[in-house]
Amino acid sequence: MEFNYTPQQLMFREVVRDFAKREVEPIAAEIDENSRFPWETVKKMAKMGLFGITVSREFGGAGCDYITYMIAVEEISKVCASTCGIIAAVNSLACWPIDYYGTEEQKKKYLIPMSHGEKLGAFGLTEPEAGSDAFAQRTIAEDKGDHYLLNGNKIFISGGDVADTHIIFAKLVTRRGKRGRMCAFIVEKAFDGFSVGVKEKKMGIRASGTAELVMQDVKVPKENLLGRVGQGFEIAMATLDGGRIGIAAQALGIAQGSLDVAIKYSKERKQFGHAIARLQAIQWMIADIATDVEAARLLTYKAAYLKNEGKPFGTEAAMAKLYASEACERAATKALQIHGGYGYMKDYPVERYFRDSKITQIYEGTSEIQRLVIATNILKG
Ligand code: COS
Repeated sequence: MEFNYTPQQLMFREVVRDFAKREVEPIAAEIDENSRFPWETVKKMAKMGLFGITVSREFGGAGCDYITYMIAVEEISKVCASTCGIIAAVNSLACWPIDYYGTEEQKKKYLIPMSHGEKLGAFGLTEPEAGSDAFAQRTIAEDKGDHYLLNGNKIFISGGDVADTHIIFAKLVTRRGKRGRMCAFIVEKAFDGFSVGVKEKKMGIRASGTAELVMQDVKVPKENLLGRVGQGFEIAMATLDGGRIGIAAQALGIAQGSLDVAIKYSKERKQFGHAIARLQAIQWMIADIATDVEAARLLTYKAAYLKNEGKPFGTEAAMAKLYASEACERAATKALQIHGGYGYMKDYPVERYFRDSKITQIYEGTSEIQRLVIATNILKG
């Protein structure tokens, strides 16, 4: 058993950690407060190759392994979960499905600009009636001979307001008029009939946009079908399997960030004549957070390792996301408690970590869905 990062992974971690400290942390509170999408950081992250981390160099990516990708997510999330969400959505939910299921032409046209960070991507699966029940899609696609015609709307789409390239899931209407097989399509924001609807006002990850996508008679060229007709559900599930490791790493980053600020504050804050870090009540909370963080890290990197090795990893990804997101919420809650009244104020980042932590238990499959996936996989084995 090996628990070491490679020298390259360690070097990469130093570079991203330094970048996060210098460029991301100083504006994290401001972009959260104003719900402002940090375009300036997107440009800098693009230069660093953070948008196509696991994509091969041939298609504009950095050609790194999945563990390296998770290191980037963890390090950026430690200081700003919103900024981390931007790279996680593009890498896991937009680049990966095109990289894995796309044709050579689709990769050249859509993957290269996304990997370069010149264009952003989003994943349009969720609908008002299709949340956890992802198969209950109401968006429909009609085969019109030389193109598909898409109608429907998607909600809660991460990065939906800023993305140029959308992976859209829809059910193909069959000849007999039945809503049939689910398909995935690559849809450009510039296509006629495609528009961004409501932009959500959120409790956390406020600097990364979450929006509704509206499709009214959107003509999608035949060559923009991703994978085969009827392969849409598989593409959605396989994409989410990988995406869930990314959310586990995001949760891990928020939890580590919460631990870091809790340690710092507990050494500075004096009550009863000495630093509160000397109080056992505080020490126990710090010990609990640190243990949770370590367990979350092991599960997250194990899932990433399995994915990298090309081994089955769906169960481990669900376990990593379940544990890391629950640990993240516990960590942020305890870290805020350690800060006392100051933790409830916006003057300290722990208030933001507390708000940001919650989404990790919800998106890319709720904790309840992760339990369902884990139990189903274990029981069928
Ligand atoms: N990878 C590839 N294929 C998969 C898969 C996976 N991880 N999981 C399921 N499939 C395939 C199955 O093999 C099955 O194929 P066949 O019909 O050919 O046998 C098909 O998909 C249906 O699978 P299943 O019966 O398990 O699907 P269910 O409808 O029971 O639901 C859950 C599966 C609930 C797990 C799924 O709907 C889900 O993950 N929901 C949460 C969605 C989500 O995360 N939403 C967040 C949106 S993104 S922010």
